[in-house]
Amino acid sequence: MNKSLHDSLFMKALRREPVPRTPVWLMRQAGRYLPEYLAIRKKAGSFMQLATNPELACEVTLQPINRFGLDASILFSDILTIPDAMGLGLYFETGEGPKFERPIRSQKEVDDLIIPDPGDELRYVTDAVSLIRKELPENVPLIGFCGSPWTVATYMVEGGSSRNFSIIKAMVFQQPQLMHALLLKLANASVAYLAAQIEAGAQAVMVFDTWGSSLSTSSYKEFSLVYMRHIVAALKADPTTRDTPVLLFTKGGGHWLEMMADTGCDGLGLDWTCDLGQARERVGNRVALQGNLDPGVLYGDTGTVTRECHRVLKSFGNGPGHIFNLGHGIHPGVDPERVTDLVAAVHSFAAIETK
Ligand code: 1CP
Repeated sequence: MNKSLHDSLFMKALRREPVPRTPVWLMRQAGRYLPEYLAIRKKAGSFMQLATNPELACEVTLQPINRFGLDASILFSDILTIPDAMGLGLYFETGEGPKFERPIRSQKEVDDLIIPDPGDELRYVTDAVSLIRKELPENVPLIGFCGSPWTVATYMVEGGSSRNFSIIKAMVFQQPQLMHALLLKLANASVAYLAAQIEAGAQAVMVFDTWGSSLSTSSYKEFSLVYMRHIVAALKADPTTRDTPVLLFTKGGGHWLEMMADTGCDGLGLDWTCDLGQARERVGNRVALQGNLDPGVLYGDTGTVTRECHRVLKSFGNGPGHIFNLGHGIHPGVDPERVTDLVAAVHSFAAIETK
């Protein structure tokens, strides 16, 4: 990694080193709230045609960097690329979110799943990573990512988004061995996929566990956390990926932070239901913390956005190890000007409270 990337605010904060101001990036920073994103998606024809075209994926990845001057970039892709590459037939129906033509329900279906080769079926992702790394300003780190095995499995088993997770919960409680077989395959596929993104040029990786909070504490440990730990341990055991920081994010996982920090990860993403100061007392001497403005604040006016951003920064308090972010992705209806306000508020805070 070159010196300007190594010394970037984001990388320093992830290592819990002092920074002149808190770095900021936003989950779903490239997406439907940006008119320039909608224009490219229209040109591409669909979300998947956009995500599988490295040039276009690169262009949309850079849009929020160019518009807002954010401190980190996230690969434009999706957590469902792995099951798509496994042959489940991912498609999007307008207004309905992701769907799979062939959901996974039986032992035979799990046994038949292949672990995709990131250099083959997922080549479009690593090609996008290399191209984005080449096009990004040289001091802006690129974050690679995947979904947690549990979260990806919810889509594969349910066949799409779900409200009650009834089909996968039936699998958890009727056929736990089958559930584990699927999760282990996904964990191994995720390790290979993240390692390939790191090799192609990502400076950090993040695991998104959006649906871990659908589980009880004991089920979370058994069906989600253990597989995120597997991913972290495998990356930390391999000399080619060992030095790349890993961030874990379980939405709604605020009461599990100690266990998440125990996986050996480098940073934790927090949703807006957690208090950053309390989270820091619990795990902040072990991991960096990323978050956690309520994305709904972006529906407020400039003054509200500024005040709420400063509240989040104050709740973390003085000292290193904070990366400013939202507690979850930006909502599609947000006015991009409020994101400009958010970035300005994070920048101005350093002048108010010297770290
Ligand atoms: O209509 C469109 O243009 C598609 C909307 C969209 C976008 C912009 C989808 C479909 N995926 C993405 C990109 C994406 N997805 C990124 C990269 C861009 C960035 O962050 O700037 C990332 C990191 C994701 C991750 C993702 N996809 C998650 C985990 C994080 C989270 O937001 O909770 C999940 C759960 C998905 C599944 C998915 N893909 C797309 C949608 C609309 C969804 C969510 C569906 C649901 O709520 O169940």
